[in-house]
Amino acid sequence: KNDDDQDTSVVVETRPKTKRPPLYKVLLLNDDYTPMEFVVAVLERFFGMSHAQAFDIMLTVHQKGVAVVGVFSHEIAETKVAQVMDFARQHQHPLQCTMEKE
Ligand code: NFA
Repeated sequence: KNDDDQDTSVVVETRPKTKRPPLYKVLLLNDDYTPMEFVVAVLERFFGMSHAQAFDIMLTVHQKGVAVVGVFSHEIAETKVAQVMDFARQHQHPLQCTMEKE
């Protein structure tokens, strides 16, 4: 017997899903008290910037209120924020560093 009319076929489109981890922006915030040279030192020490690069970003934060200083995985971003906050507290500066999902 031929029961071909009982067959069903469903084509399901699939794509190999290569899930990238979400990225997080690390932000530095301006304040009225943290010395400019300290901010430059932070950007050199924790974000691997040259002195010129660090000075530019520091000025951007000073003038605009906030700037992205790097984009990292969640774990690395958390570490950077903690390092900057610890260093600022150790030197009794009110410098603030935060992270947000990109
Ligand atoms: N606004 C600070 C000052 O005039 C400098 C500063 C820049 C602080 C960037 C925080 C971030 N001393």
